[in-house]
Amino acid sequence: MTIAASALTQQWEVQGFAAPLAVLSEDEVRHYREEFDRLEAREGRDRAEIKLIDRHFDLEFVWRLAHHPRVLDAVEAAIGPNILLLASHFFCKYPAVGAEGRGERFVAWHQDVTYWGLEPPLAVSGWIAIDDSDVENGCLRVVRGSHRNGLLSHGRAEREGNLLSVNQAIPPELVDLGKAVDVCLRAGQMSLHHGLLVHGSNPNRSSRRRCGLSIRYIPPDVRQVTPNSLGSFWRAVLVRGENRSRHFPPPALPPRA
Ligand SMILES: O=C(O)CCC(=O)C(=O)O
Repeated sequence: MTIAASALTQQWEVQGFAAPLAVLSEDEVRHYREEFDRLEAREGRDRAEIKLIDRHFDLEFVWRLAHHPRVLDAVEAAIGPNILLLASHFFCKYPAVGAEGRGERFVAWHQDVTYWGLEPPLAVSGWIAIDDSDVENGCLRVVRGSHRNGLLSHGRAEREGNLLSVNQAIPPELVDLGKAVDVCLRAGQMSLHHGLLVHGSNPNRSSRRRCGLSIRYIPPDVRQVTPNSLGSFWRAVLVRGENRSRHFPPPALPPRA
């Protein structure tokens, strides 16, 4: 990790995010990017953009990323030693313009836990850069310290192209743009963000792909009290420490070597 665990914990508590965290070696970056390239070629760009959800259940490379010791060390510094893997989700933004341009796709300002049905509404996301992610290609943007303002009301985005599941968006008057920060990451680095942190991202105005894998974790005392925005219940997996609360039945997992 580029940040010591104690500094990470402090940054997490005060700012609601921590970055950049070096989690993958150069060899791993190459390997995981090749794996994603193959997945994208198999499933097509329409799915690769935003529909690759919870593929840790069937794809070994996603499973490995979600269990990567450096990823879990960072998550532990944020939420403690007992960690459940809640979900995983690729966010792959393609260039907005050009021969294969897909238009101005963006992620509206939102808080993750709003539609997740969790009680307490606590989660952490590790966003691992599969490609370099910068201002030009629409890196993640966060509003510093906004996780301390509780749950904000969400409306619907008026602009076309919001990649979020139910087109949710926090109204502009509730977003303190003066505290917005671009989270630029090199491939293989990760950022962590709190489930209550206001965040989003701009369209990809470069000629480069911007792919990241967002992996969601919770501590075991969090339970799910209502279905999430996709109308389903999470299948949480213990990835470190112990789960004394047992709020989530252990999901069936494919056999692994
Ligand atoms: O990748 C993005 O642009 C947005 C990601 C996001 O909203 C998340 O990981 O919670």
